Parts: sequence; C-alpha cells; structure tokens
Amino acid sequence: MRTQSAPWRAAAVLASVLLVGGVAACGNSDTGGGGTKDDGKITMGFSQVGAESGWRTANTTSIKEAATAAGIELKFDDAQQKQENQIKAIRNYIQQKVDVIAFSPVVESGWDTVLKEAKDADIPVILTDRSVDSADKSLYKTFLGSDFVKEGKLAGEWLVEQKKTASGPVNIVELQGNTGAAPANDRKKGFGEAIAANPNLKIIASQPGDFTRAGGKQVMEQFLKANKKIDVLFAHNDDMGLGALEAITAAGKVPGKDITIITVDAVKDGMQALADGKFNFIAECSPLLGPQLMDLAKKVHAGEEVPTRIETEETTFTTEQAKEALPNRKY
Ligand code: GYE
Repeated sequence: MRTQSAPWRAAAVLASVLLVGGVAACGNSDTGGGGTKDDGKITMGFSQVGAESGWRTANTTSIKEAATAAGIELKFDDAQQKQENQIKAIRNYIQQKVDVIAFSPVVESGWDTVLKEAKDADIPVILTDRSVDSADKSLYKTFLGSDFVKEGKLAGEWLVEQKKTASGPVNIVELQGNTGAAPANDRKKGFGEAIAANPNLKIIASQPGDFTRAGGKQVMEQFLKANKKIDVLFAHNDDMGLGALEAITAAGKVPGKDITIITVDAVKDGMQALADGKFNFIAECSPLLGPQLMDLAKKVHAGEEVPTRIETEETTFTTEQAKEALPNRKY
C-alpha cells in the first residue's frame, strides 16, 4: 500500500485514503493504458453526467482546469443525464484508444458490459464522484468521491438533535436525486438510518426531483398540495432545495421557519440561502475532484498501484457557519 505523497497533500481537496479491498486491481504489467500515441502526453476520455446542478458545474470546471494544469489532454462529453449517452461516449473513447477513461456514472447499475470492453482493450477506468454496483471490482482501478451515506447520516443526526424535545409527530418530505444514482440511494439510506433514532420523525413523502431546481420546485408543489402539515424538507442537493423555496413561498409559508430545510452540497447559492436563514443545515459534498483525478490518472497510466477507494473529506454548515464561510467560497 502506498502512503500519501506530496502531490496528494497539495490537492485542492483534502482526501482521506481508505484501502478497502486489499491490493488494487492489477492491470497488465506494461503501460497500464491502451494509448498508442508516443508523444508522452496522457489522453483522458471523461464522461460527465450532465449540467444538472451548481455542484456539477463546479465539478466540470475543476476537472477541465486540473487537466490543463496537469498537462493531460482531456476529451470531455456531457451525457445530459442519460446512461446510454455515457455508454456511447465510453465506447468512443475505447475506439480512440485513449490512455485513461474516467466517468461519473449517472446511475449505479448496468455498467459491466462496457467496463469489460474497456478492460479487454487494456484501458484503465477511474470512477469519479459516483460509483457503480459491479460485483467485479477489477473492472475499474479506483473510485474517487464522497461518502454519500455519511452525508445523509449527518443531515439526519442534526435533525434528531433539533427535534429532540418534539412531543408529537414531525412530518418530513424528501426530495431525492435522480432514480438509481448512488448519491440518491445512499443519502436516503443514511438519513433514514439516523432519524430512526426518534420515532416521532417520519418521512411522509419521498420523490425524485432529479437534482435540478425545476424538479425540486415541481415536486415540492405536489408535496404541499397533498400534505397539510410539512415540518421538514430534506433535499438531496442544494439545487432541489432552492427550487423548493419558490414553491414554499408561493404556498404562503416561510422557508427556514415554517419548514425546516436540510440539503446537501454547500454550493454558493445554497450557502447564501443558509446564511439568509431560508435553509437550516447543509451537509457538504465537495465537487473539487479534478486535481486528485489527474494525479490518479498519471499513477494508473504509469502502472502504479493506487488505493481502490479515495474518499473526499467534508464538513457540515449551520447558518452561522455559512455566514462565516461564504466570503471565501469558491463555487
Ligand atoms: O450532490 C448533486 C449533483 O453526484 C455528488 O450530483 C453528486 C451529486 C450532487 O447533481 O448536486
């Protein structure tokens, strides 16, 4: 196992490294990549989920800037939230014989075939931001991203603490991310486990809002129509929470007061809403994965062993903490 070296520490996002599966899946002994070019430059094919949220925009910027800084040639594709587009992009990258493929899988399932094709072509794959549920861990080299279960758990634990003196039922509505996505599945799980500590806390409605503002607004409108008493909103990201604010205000309720709002991400607009008291709590999820991703690409390309799981380090914010952090927030 390798210990962290200087470039890791220099990365924009601090990372804690967990080696969960013993020795990293070994590629072949030579270059570890399928590139045929001999200009010495690493070519990375990257398939991005889409541009659905402020988080995603910041993530894309981070990846593009880090590729330039690292001297890596980046081929970038926006899949517009469709798995079929991601599979198509990955197949193109295989055909083009890029050195490394990296992608953020829009959903967890259904990747084995295309990942096997990349493996057969001897092109290493790095998962970034979201993971896949493939049983065969040799299909990718590593997964760089957040612990989404933990984010949901931190959100739930904060709520449990806030409502510890509640004597009656606390009605919670939940805006989920896109169906089948790792952060949607995992944040739901973590939050659900945490609030189980207090039987008064009940999720009375839970629907996907696709991680978008429009989705958050639309689903919140339905929630408000169907439920007289909503005490808490848990939105799986800031953007859905921001969309929901409009629906809540339009329904004549005061966000952050009549309805307690908890979100995940901590992008600038979310942090502003928190500082303004419209949101009440945010569990952070960092999108600044670019520098670490490029570092990993270089290592994997050089045939070096890398940890199979690299977890980003994150925090949480209350209104007071958001006010303090906002002036220096980069995204
Ligand atoms: O929380 C959300 C984005 O996968 C962690 O995707 C990412 C999530 C993020 O659309 O805003």
